Amino acid sequence: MIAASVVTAVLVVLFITNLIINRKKNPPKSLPKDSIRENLIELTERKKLETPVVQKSQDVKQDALPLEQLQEKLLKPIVDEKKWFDRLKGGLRRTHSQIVNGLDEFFTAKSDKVTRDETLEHLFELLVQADVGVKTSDLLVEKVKNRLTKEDYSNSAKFKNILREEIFNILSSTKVNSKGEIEKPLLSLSENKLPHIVLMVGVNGVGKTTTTGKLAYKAHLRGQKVVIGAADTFRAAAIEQLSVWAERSKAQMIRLKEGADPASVAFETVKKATEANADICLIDTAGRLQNRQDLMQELAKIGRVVAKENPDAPHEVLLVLDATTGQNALQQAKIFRDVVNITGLILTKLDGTAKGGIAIAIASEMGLPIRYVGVGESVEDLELFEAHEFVNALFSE
Ligand SMILES: Nc1nc2c(ncn2[C@@H]2O[C@H](COP(=O)(O)OP(=O)(O)OP(=O)(O)O)[C@@H](O)[C@H]2O)c(=O)[nH]1
Ligand SMILES: [Mg+2]
Repeated sequence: MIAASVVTAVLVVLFITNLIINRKKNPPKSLPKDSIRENLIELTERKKLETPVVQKSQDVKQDALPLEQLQEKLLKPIVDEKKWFDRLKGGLRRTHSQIVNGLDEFFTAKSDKVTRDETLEHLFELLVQADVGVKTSDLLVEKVKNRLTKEDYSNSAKFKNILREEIFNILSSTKVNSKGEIEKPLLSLSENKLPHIVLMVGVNGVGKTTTTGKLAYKAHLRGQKVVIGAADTFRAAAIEQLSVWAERSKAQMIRLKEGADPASVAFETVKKATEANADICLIDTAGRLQNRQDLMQELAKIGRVVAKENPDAPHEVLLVLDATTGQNALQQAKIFRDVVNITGLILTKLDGTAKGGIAIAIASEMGLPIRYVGVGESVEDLELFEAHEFVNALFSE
């Protein structure tokens, strides 16, 4: 009996030792978690915006990420209990801290000797630091000043409330169309103008492809039929990245080989979307080419070619801007506006930046509506921009 037990124990030890040796010789095929993480960090680092408008071509060609890593990155579970407002509030935390907590601290420390002008000067500094920009900060300070009595300067709640109302006025002013209606693009589509053709533009790394994917997926959830065009033919990785989203959104994706003419892709996409009776046609474009001029010429050409297939198109040109680039985003908007007829903006990466004030600067200085805001990488982190929601989230404790 004892001998049998000893033999069994020896056999078990031998079996385990053999397993360990074999595993060392043939490590598992999938990457350990740490490597995936490092790869994703590296991908994000590589994509960081390094110059205001375009990157030099020689250092931007990237190898496609293995599909399983793309899947891991993009296809996070979409079911999340956390409500959008909480997400937006979380995303705006640092901007809140900059403006609202900054004011609270000032009012707490303030002595009776602090003058009205000093209080307004402090507000101006906080706004500029949150990337509201000098021009719009000046405008806001002036508006607040006009609405406050001398006594109000010791009432921090009233002060903040008026600031909040003035920020709301700026943000909401661009959302009303010529008929006085609040626009809901991509949600209420005009039947006689289908497919609704949307061109996604912006510099490299701002989130065009991710946002195209998120919009496609959201449209799919609403029951809309989507066709996607992979007009960033500059990198194979870009096409692969988009195909993951297309698959998920049950959307047909039009792709040509790497290096193909992006305008041809756009043309084919509009043609296919029309033939297929699609509701929405989303065209993702490249963010970087050899130089800014090439990029702008290409976008202009895409616009012309798309209009050949459908004279009303593109119905929407959405400029994607990365909030973390602050005032730089405003410069980008000005450059793109000169080349294509921008109809709306998408402000991504509001999470993790104290520069969320750029939303106010853009609305004020560009007069363009912010259509969507992004506060993270997964699909539930992108939502329609609503001015009241934004100020509530910004000022909420
Ligand atoms: N934190 C955060 N990350 C985001 C957001 N939107 C996009 N990203 C990330 O930003 C990175 C760049 O996004 P892409 O969609 O590839 O950007 P792109 O504009 O298509 O870049 P190019 O194709 O190089 O021009 C990715 O890692 C995205 O996951 C957001 O709202 N918040
Ligand atoms: Mg892209």
